[in-house]
Amino acid sequence: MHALDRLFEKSSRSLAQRTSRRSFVAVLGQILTGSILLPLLPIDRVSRAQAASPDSAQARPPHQAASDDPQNCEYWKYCAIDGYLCSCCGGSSHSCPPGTAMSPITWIGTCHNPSDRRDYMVSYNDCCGKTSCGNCECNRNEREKPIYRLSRNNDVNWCMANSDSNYHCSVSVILGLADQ
Ligand code: ABN
Repeated sequence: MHALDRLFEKSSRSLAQRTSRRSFVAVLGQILTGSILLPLLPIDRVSRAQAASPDSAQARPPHQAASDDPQNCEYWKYCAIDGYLCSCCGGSSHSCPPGTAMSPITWIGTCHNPSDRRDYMVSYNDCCGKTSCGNCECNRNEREKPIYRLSRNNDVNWCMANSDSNYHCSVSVILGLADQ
């Protein structure tokens, strides 16, 4: 017999001599009970929840207001936006995510910037060429006009003039000061 076989036989025999069947069953029971109860223990999942929702107020740096956060629907430039925020879809508040094209036609709004207390004309372009992003849906309607004023209404797919009219997300581009 190989030395390895002999070693295993010896250690199994000595284990069998040292443990009774009853204590083996007791230990097995403890292991099974522990593995069932372990997942029920309270675990702090706050950090995981924050990572999953980057646009949440908790993920914001401590001194950043919602009106200063481009991933928050309350960001000042989004006062008349309707769609998914491109800043949550791989782009920024004013640039489309890679692989999408900005719509040449847009709707226009006027938003108040609380930082400098001035009003700005803002263009809301859609980014086109991919299916809906689905992140950070945002619908604000400050000074929006009914649909018969097309250029002042946000509930339109502005990708209609693009070669690929699939809507992906929306950006907000500053055109200039409104009060000049
Ligand atoms: N301009 C955003 C949008 C896209 C599709 C449908 C409604 C609104």
